[in-house]
Amino acid sequence: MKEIHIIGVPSDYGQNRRGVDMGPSAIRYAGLKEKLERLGYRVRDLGDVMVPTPETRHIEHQKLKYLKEVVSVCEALAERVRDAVGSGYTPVILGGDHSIAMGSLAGMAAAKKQFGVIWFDAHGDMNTDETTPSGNIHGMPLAASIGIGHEALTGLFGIRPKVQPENVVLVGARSIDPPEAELIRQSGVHVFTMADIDRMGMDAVMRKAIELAATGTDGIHLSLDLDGLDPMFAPGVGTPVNGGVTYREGHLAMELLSESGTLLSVDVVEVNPILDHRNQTGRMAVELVESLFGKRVL
Ligand code: 6HN
Ligand code: MN
Ligand code: MN
Ligand code: MN
Repeated sequence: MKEIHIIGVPSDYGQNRRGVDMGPSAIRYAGLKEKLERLGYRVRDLGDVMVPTPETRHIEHQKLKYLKEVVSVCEALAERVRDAVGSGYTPVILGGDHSIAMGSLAGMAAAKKQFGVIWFDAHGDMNTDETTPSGNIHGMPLAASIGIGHEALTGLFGIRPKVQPENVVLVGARSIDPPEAELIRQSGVHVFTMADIDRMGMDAVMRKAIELAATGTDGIHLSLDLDGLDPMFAPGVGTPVNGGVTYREGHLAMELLSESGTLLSVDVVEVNPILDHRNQTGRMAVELVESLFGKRVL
């Protein structure tokens, strides 16, 4: 069985609510390592990527807040992911806000010829510095990873694009900014909105998503934004949106991905313990990861 490497990225440079930097601690505290070991895996916690305190920095570009810091955190993460995947390990990357996924995907792109991405999220994360309503880079990582947006982000780690749009699938979308919607339509990434999940069911949506992401690739990276779940089950996130994926649908999605045998790597992002209730969202994150790595009732 593959060995799992846990990598923490305590960064909140990509958004403006402090606290998501404590995500790795909250997820570890909920028992991630022990629970994966109980499933039979060898697990190594590699600790955290070094992230300077935001209060020691300042914003230089209102449309790309903390650009320099985001890029250097992502490049440090990319090296760790490249090394883990290159040596045959499965990285479980703990955010931090979703900007860190640019680092995860950069590392994947360095280690693998082709891979697909399932982007589980309430949001599209397809903004650029020209379309962003907030200037927060956590709204841009998917666009940057397929080569759209500011060159400091698209060219991160010297690889552009990180992933082909036809192998990217958004699941759970329900909050897309209008100019972002236009970019999504032009880009060729696949999208299953909450309305699609309502009509088709999560089973059919995930089977299709896995097929799209896996076809012609070496496997799938799951980028798991906890705000994809309904805030009822994951209240500890900075940008909650009602009408999300339910507890059972979330587990089903993870189980199907697990059964497909295509998972290469995963990042778990946007857990903000300051906004949470007694680590409910940290515990939810660990539960989903358990299903993703094969936990079953019988
Ligand atoms: N996330 N579309 C909004 C923005 O500011 O660009 C929200 C982005 C949320 C990003 O949750 O990872
Ligand atoms: Mn300066
Ligand atoms: Mn996101
Ligand atoms: Mn989101």
